[in-house]
Amino acid sequence: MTAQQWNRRKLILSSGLGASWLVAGCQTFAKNELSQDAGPALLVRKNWVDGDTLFKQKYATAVAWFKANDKQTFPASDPRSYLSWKKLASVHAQSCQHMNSLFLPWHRLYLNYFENACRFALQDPTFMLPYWDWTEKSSLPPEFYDLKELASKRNLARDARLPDEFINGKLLKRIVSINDFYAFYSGVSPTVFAQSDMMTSLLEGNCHNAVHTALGGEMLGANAPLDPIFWLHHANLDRIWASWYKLHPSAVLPPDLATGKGARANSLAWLELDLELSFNDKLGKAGAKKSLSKLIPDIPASAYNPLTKARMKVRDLLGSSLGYSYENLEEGPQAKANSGDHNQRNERIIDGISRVEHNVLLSNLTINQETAERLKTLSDEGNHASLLVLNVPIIPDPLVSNRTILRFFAFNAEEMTVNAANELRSAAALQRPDYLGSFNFLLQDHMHHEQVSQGVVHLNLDVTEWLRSRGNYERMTLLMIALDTGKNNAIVDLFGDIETEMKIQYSTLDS
Ligand SMILES: [Cu+2]
Repeated sequence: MTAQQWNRRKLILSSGLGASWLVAGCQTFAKNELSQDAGPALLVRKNWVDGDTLFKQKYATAVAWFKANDKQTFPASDPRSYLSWKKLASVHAQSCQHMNSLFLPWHRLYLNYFENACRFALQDPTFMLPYWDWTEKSSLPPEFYDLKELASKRNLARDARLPDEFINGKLLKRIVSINDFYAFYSGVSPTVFAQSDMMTSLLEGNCHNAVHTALGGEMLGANAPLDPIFWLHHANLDRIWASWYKLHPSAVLPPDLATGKGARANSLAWLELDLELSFNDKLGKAGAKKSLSKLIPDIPASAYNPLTKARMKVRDLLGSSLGYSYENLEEGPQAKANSGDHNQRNERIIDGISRVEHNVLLSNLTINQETAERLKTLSDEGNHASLLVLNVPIIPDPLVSNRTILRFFAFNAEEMTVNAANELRSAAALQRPDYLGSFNFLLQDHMHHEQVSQGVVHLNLDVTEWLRSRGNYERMTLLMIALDTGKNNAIVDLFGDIETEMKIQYSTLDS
């Protein structure tokens, strides 16, 4: 949108129906309006469980306001009619980003818009979106069952815990310790880089997906934001991003894919990407996609927060650009300061031959003396290593797919027997020193678009700690098993004709 169009739109809004509520908002809250002097640090998103009744009631009231608006509180010609619960949810179905480096920025744009919509609904410029810290309290807060505004159809019983395999403090530490752009951000952006390299990170493939699948109901599909917990779940992911961003100043921009160097070309292209919120009237299923930024560009937010837009560049969403922070950030090892440029993608890759035996994927990797020593030095210097698992097939049947999990192990041996693989199905297997990590599928419909059309996903598992402690392998077997949690963790026949491969790649911080 050009500046001229922008101004015209504003003019229409302030001379038409939009004017009354805009003015009303300004008059009522002129004194309380978020002042620049107050400084961004004062806007703090708080943990739901620490909030008092009033704090929780505010959120419930906002949700009720949007839901009432589904029944056309306002005529379709009134911009306020776009702030309905269903239309806001359909924005996710229409324009969400997953499995690439826009996953976190896009959801931040979305949350920011929603937070300001809540401020408008409540006529309260001080409202801040709460977050649900599931590692601290991994059952759903009781209010999401007790308050009718916050209830939703779900599979997770009251007081039941989220699956510990995907939600735990140790995993979270590991996630915020990742000092590589691609490993943290779920791959590159297919819209910037010629090499369309979608990847699912530990954060997305564990915490994000597992909360969606464990809750079930609305949270499974593309219209997941219909469940009021969606916004608190994503606020927590956003909080983890904020924590990571602070800890890894040298990894916050993408290094160049082609050269592996910290080239600025890619970084700039990524920063300049436009992210957009779109919706349609039919909850994302059919009907024309409409850009929210054209219909309701910065309203109702303008009265409450000048930084709210339905269309923003990645650069304007990074760090504390939006002017809020979190009550509590995760702590982790501070990345080693380097000469100031971005981290590099190292070309050194340890590759192995993968094969499938009895539905278990095996990959033999050889680490010779030289590589072993280099690996040890690299990890001692604080560099990062990833296990890349490419072309993991998505099970077409959503019922089975939602129950299927993947587990990864590494052995100092040439092969695994089927019997040994069976031992890896128990919960105790997660305590083994050769356990590398897990992955949780999420309904294809949730990703909704072109991204999963190939029927496969690629995974990026951080294995830095593991290599550091066990870097003296000469030969090892990487192993992947797929388990059906609905059938007593039976091994799933996942592979068929698909050629899946596993390899280890590491990136360095040296300049
Ligand atoms: Cu999500």
